[in-house]
Amino acid sequence: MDDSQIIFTMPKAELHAHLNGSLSQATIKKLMDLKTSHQCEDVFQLQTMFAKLNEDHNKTLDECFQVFKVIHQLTDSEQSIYIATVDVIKEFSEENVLYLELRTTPRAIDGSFETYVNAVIRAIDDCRKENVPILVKLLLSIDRSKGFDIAKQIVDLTISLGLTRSDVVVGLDVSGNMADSDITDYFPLLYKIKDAGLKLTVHTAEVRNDAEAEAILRLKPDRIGHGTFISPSLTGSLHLIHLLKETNIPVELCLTSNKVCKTVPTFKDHHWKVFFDHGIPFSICTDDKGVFSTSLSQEYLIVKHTFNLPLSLIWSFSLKSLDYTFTAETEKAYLSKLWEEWGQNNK
Ligand code: 6MZ
Repeated sequence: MDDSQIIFTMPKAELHAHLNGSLSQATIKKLMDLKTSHQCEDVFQLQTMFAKLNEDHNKTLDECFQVFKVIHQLTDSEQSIYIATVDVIKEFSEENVLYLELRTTPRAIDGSFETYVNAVIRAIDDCRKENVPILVKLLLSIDRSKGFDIAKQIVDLTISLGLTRSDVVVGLDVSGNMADSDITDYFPLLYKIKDAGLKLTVHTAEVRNDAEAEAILRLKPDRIGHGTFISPSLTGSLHLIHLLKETNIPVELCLTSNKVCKTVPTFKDHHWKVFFDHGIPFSICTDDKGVFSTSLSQEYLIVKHTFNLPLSLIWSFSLKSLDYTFTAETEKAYLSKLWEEWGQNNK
């Protein structure tokens, strides 16, 4: 077996996957057909938009946020959200992702955020009933460009589901376009999440804003996403990396996403290397496997080939990422056994 086949079979944990960014072409086609069957008027316009998107793979971060707006038009009903979630779970499972922390930003369906989230949870429950071999947890996301009032409703919903569906809903993610907002406006809400005993991950320093990155690190979320401009290789300063090291917050690293969005120039320049050398805990993730045409296996392969690493180290990264999951210790222990079993036979 070559590296790509071995990494494909290796058990993996995905900790940073946005539902709507993870839709494959097959799912997009299915959802487009659903619109056609419902005789939606906007379907031709959507087809043209998707054809255009597929022509251009090199998007800036701002352009990606435009792509999400288009995709959101396809997942605008209970049925489409359910289909999207089932497909994403099954596709991750097919590449031997045994643990998936999916995140999604609830949008009002018939005026209700709950309807959206219930469709996602129903899909997760049904995959479990069908014995799809993957443990799935859910983070609700707040889109920081959408303002405090919407974020508050999502935080309240997260807290309530964290009580009634603690087997699925484990915490909150803060994402969306950094350019449009001041993160500290949301801090009272983020403290509420922490006080409720739920987990918190925050997109941090995906674009450069040192003051904001410092404020987030001092808030001490359970994980951060990207952390790109914490790297001294990009900022020329050691201040933030020292703070990250001190706080020991694990970082979700998404190599293809950062390269496509041009926040890092090449894979070789990716801050994975700097973080690894500084002993920062990290997990390799996809971010938006659909939008960036990648997979978790592909992301591990990129790390292996770019930095010329042995397979045993790649496997240890995958195993270590279990420590940073937001699931219960008993489930982590169960998953570790599966990883160890594979490791004994393969690495
Ligand atoms: C920041 C991102 C993102 O929530 O509708 N999202 N936020 N940086 C990124 N890097 C590329 N990728 C995705 O999935 C899509 C939403 O996730 C966030 C954005 O808010 C986007 O609208 P959901 O399932």
